[in-house]
Amino acid sequence: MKCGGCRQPAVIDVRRHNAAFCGPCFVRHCREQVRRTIHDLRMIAKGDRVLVAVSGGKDSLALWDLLLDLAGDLSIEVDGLYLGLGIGDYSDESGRLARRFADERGLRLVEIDLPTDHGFAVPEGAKAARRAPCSACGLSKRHLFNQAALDGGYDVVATGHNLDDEAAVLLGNVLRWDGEYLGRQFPVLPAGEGFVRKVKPLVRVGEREMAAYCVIRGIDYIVDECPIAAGNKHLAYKEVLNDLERRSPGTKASFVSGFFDRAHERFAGTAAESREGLRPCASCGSPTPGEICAFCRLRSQAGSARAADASRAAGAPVDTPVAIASPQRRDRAAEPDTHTGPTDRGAANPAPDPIEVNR
Ligand code: Q46
Ligand code: ZN
Repeated sequence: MKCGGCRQPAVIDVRRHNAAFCGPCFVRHCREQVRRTIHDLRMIAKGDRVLVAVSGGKDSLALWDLLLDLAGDLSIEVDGLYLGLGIGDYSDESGRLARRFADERGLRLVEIDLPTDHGFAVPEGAKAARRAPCSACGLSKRHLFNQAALDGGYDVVATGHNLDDEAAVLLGNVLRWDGEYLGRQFPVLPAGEGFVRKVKPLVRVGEREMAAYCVIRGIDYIVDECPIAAGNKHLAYKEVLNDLERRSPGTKASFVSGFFDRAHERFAGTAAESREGLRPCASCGSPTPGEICAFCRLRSQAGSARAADASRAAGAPVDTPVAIASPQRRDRAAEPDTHTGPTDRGAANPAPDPIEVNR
């Protein structure tokens, strides 16, 4: 197998493009895919400050690397944001890898740690709120990514959702004909009152390609899946789609691009309606349809559960009101190395959540 660009031995084939590449040509190919996606969908404008949600996984670290490469041409600033989810060893390791990527390149990594800064870890918050863990996790990510970008004066949050992620989410949304989610599923969501722009520059590149990109570029990433992902419906959707892709290369790309080009518009109104009539959360100021936003409710429920546990342990009556502490955000550029970690398949890929408006 020879590289289609330079005729040197190829290291990877991309069947849906009917092409094979050597290492350097493949890196150029990925950069071109991402550059074109950003340009075609007007994801990022000249002079923008971009915050990349990194989780220590291949997609988000590859995205950070790719955006850094484009930063000169696009005249943009690109920093990282790492959210610690408190998922045991998995979070510790993913945090370590995100920090290492930043340190080795002298990059700025903003860090938020859910347990330290907001008083609960994902598994704990999910249990207290009686939500599925990925629901509590996705909700926290959307809220905190947006808030960190607003606090830091960033114009846009970029996440590492790749073609496989988008195809799996789309399949799930179509199977349920969920109009609101379908309306929100688009690689660029414009800024609005209380919301920064959100973009997904990897929507045209596959998961396998991002893994190959990291290997070729020498990027060390966490290989393990989030332990909570086991049994997640999206993994089952990915398996189905992988099978279809094996039989007919290009299926995922045409499924996703066909939706964006020809069907998304039909659902956009449903999603837009959900953004109307929002008001600031009484606790944190984020836009919400109710009085308290979903994240503050989750934080409060987790706080109550923890206080109740403590009371039980101390033998006291369980009747504890909830204090909503003010969050703190740490900036790694200003404050070195005191953090515990979070996750990839995670931080960069929030699963969709029923509730709230959050985009
Ligand atoms: S949502 Fe769920 Fe991920 Fe959060 S709890 Fe793990 S699997 S990290 S993309
Ligand atoms: Zn709030």
